[in-house]
Amino acid sequence: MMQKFNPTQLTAYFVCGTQDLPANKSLPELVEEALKAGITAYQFRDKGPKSTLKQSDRLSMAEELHQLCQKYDVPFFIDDDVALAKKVHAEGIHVGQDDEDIAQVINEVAGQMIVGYSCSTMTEIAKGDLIAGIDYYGSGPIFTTQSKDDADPEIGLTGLAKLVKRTSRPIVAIGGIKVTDLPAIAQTNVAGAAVISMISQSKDIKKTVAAMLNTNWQRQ
Ligand code: TZP
Ligand code: MG
Repeated sequence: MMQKFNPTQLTAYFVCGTQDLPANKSLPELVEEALKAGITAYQFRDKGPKSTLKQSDRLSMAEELHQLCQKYDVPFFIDDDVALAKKVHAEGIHVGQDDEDIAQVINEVAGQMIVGYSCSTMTEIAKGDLIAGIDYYGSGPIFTTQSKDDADPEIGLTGLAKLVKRTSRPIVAIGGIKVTDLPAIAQTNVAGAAVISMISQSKDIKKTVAAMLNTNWQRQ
């Protein structure tokens, strides 16, 4: 299905894989809880030594999570894996600087998916802006994060604000974001926040997601 992208979908963007789970929940349970609370996008990002997902279960897990997202009418993104995204007809694909070449990905998905691209420096944004077909940038880490072992240095709120000013494309901020940071993040005119632990470790997911939804996102 042709996907229509709207930057409001970046308001409360939950990113999560089995490596991010608290002890008492399965990934589908946690994702459904977040969907019920009102997240506006979900990204299946399952990777690294702490992932507990068997390679043979990856497709069925992606299908199950996609179905859950469809039930709540929320776009389902896959991190990095274009083949899997195409197989399950995901609404979107998110690509990092070290993943498959972005121009190649855009070619492969041929306008059928929302395309997100990680850009966290002025140079990356400048290069990205020359490529047609990117819908949004994911920029960060804003702050120190416990959820990504190979995270780049933090760009901070000042770095984030500079990136937003440099591009007309929507940016979603990621990395180390806590509920109390949301107003300051929104002040930079990003379209929203993408979070792992703020939701996966939350003791009250409804309240956490409500804080994201009720933030005064200014948008550029
Ligand atoms: N990319 C940059 S930071 C990060 C990713 C995937 C991890 C974000 O996780 P958290 O728990 O919200 O800091
Ligand atoms: Mg990646």
